[in-house]
Amino acid sequence: MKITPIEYLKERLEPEQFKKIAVINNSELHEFLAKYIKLLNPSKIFVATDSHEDEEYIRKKAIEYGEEKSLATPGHTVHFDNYYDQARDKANTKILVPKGVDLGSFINTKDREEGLREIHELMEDIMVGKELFILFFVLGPKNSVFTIPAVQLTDSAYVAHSEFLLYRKGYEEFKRLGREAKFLKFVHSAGELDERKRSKNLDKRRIYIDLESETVYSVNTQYGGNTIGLKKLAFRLTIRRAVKEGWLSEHMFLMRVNGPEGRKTYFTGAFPSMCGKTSTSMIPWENIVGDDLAFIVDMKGEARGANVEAGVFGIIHGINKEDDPIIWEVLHSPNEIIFSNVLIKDGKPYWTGMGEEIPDKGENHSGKWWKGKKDAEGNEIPPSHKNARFTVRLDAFPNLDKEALDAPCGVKIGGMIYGGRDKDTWPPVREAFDWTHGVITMGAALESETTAATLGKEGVRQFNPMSILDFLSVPIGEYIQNYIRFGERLREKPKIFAVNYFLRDENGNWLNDKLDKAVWLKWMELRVHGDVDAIETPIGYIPKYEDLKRLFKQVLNKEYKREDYEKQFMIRVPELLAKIDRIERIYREKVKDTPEVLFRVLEEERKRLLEARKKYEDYISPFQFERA
Ligand code: SPV
Ligand code: MN
Repeated sequence: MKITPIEYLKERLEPEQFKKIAVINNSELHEFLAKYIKLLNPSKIFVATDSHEDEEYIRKKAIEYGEEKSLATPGHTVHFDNYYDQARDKANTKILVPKGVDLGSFINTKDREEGLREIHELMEDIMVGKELFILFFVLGPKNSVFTIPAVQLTDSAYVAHSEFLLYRKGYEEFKRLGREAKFLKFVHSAGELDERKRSKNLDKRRIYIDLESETVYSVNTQYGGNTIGLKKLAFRLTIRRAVKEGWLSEHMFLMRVNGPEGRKTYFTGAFPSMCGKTSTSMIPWENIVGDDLAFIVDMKGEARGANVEAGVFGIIHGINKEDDPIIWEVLHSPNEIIFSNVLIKDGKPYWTGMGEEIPDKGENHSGKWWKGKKDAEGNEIPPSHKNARFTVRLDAFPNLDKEALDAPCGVKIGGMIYGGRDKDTWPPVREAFDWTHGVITMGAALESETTAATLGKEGVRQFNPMSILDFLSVPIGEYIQNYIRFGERLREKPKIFAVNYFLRDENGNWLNDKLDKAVWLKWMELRVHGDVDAIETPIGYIPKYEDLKRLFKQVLNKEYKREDYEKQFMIRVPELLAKIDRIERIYREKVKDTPEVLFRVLEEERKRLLEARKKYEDYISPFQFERA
């Protein structure tokens, strides 16, 4: 006689653990758990509720199983990923699609049936001898319009621990919602581990995303971006939900910019990796709500946003006391922090670019490390990996806007910012003429130059619309169409801005200082409320010199020179036209479902630039437009 899922769970789980599952009234959950416990075949099973004891159990297991080690400062631990498991594995991350479904050339897909067969084979009996952790979390604030429940199965106490730092607990939400819970599912196994407790079988590393059942499978990897279900794995699923339901699930920070007389204005910002996303959201004058993922919904005609997460999985490379005083302080206090892939010496973490002397031996992602050590490819191994990270709750940050983080209705979004790494085309800051102009010429046209942090040649521009390309699970055209319609329906549309922190002169010198972004933020805040005028150019509105001069003095106590303004905000017609050509070609040749409006808006911008060139010259001073 076939037994029911709940009967099977009763057989497999210790009574104490079974009780925790039995009180959740959701047969889909029971079925899912029974199916995967049978397949993974763990030797031990732990179900985590929202209690402190259960969380403490996970923390202890991470140490006991050797995935984390305690450091000198209380609460600090270190985790190492395999030397070749230091970043998201783009090649082996695939969206599973049924026959006949075409998501376009930018999305890595695999036949659904084949993919499911392969991943289930890889996962069969993979947890024999291991402990399975069953965890419940929610995306977005609890019991709100944003809330999406999720269940995570993993045999990695490090992954489980990370999720407790990064997400809101969801066990009570599952109990409350019962059969109403429309939840996401994540199944992860680190696979066989080596003597340093790192995933060993990287040749069998796979991350497969099944849209139909809203399940993500991840195997033979530990790096957070490949394993932490609620982060980039869930992101693929929520993008699809958002497009289907008419809201936005974005790769964006959420921050508060403080305006005059205590005014609070909230901004979201999308930037590709290493383009200033974290440093913007953590800038000392303002307040952070989130640094990576945002949900934005239409609430009575207002765009309202919430942080999907409650913690930070941040890049540690280059963080120093001077430029990042807040993060520095957090990393040097007894907070609960997991450092990953940094250098450890005498229980202390070190990383490249920290602005302090780094020991010339210790332990890092390559094992025992000494200065000059080379890897199997003959490359010198730096003290810490460029993608080394820290994982910490947002609660640890003194500049957190806690009220905004917890608000069940989110916060009203005043502005949305797009930014990439661009040496010669976009001015430091500008405002779109309207929603559609911004979505198309700023968001959908976003490009970023490759850095030393990625493989291949430096300085090559890469197309990365809304900085979401790595995570898209719907065709680009459909995604953009949803964006445009979302804004059209709003009664009060956020203003759209584009920034560029990486402009250089003809000799390759930076045109801006690192902290100038503080001024751009204050200017955007004033623009959201119509407090300052702006200059109309062919590519949108740019700041007036007088306003920036005043803001530079106020915010940074800096004299802002007219010549600097003129150089920075010069309209560079040849580069701008070349960019339109590039972007148009990509959408014409590679994106089959591009909405017509995209071509029309690009064409209008091209016309405005050509007219301006005829009237003035190739490189036009902002003062020319001001006089016009
Ligand atoms: C990013 O690369 O955009 C990150 C880190 O936020 S990861 O979790 O790897 O996606
Ligand atoms: Mn990210």
